[in-house]
Amino acid sequence: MKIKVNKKILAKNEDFAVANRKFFKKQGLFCINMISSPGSGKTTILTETIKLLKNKIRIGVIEGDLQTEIDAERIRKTGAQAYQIETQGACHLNAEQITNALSKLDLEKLDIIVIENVGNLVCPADFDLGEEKRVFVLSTAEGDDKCAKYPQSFAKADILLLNKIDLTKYLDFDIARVKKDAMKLNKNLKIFEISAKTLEGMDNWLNWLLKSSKKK
Ligand SMILES: Nc1nc2c(ncn2[C@@H]2O[C@H](COP(=O)(O)OP(=O)(O)OP(=O)(O)O)[C@@H](O)[C@H]2O)c(=O)[nH]1
Ligand SMILES: [Mg+2]
Repeated sequence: MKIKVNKKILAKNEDFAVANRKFFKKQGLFCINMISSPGSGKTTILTETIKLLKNKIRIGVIEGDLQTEIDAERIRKTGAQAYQIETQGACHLNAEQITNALSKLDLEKLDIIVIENVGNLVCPADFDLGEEKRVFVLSTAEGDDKCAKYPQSFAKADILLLNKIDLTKYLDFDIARVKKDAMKLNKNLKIFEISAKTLEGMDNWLNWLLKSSKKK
């Protein structure tokens, strides 16, 4: 019974995801879905990315959290548009929520839409939101065994941002192990090592984002 209900939920989600993807294509918008556990640095990566690219590309953000407008406010402080979805307990965003959120943004003034998903390593992986690329963030403070424990998130991503590399000197985080394990799960994965705090390695990520969004 439970399987049937899940299938129904995922089928309904897929209808909205397909419509969102078509809409992004028609509007010439590049959409990415950013997934990670809580606190890996998603919002910090976004605020720094927006500031560093402010004269090159216009980024708008749809934020997902169980509660509060904290992250949308952090994005708005950079001058960028942001709309906050409060899921009131749900551990992931769904494609219908994205359809509704799109009407809250001035899309004519945007080139890229980033969806910051609810902080969770499991549930968001199953829900296609209609994005063109999926970006998974793993921070060094979380440990280097996450590929083995949460393979789905790595397998379904296009980009892996290994964030907080400034902290590796204080931690037992084996970057080579994570890269090797992640590539075993997903041979097409592109991996960028970054620090959203010191901005080390951010250029590679920014270049990828600019180049990918301009292919539209
Ligand atoms: N040292 C270090 N700290 C970082 C880095 N990136 C983010 N942080 C810190 O990590 C904490 C969490 O960052 P957020 O950007 O709020 O993380 P998040 O993934 O958006 O969190 P949720 O939205 O709650 O899931 C903050 O205290 C940031 O300042 C980094 O590269 N290095
Ligand atoms: Mg956040």
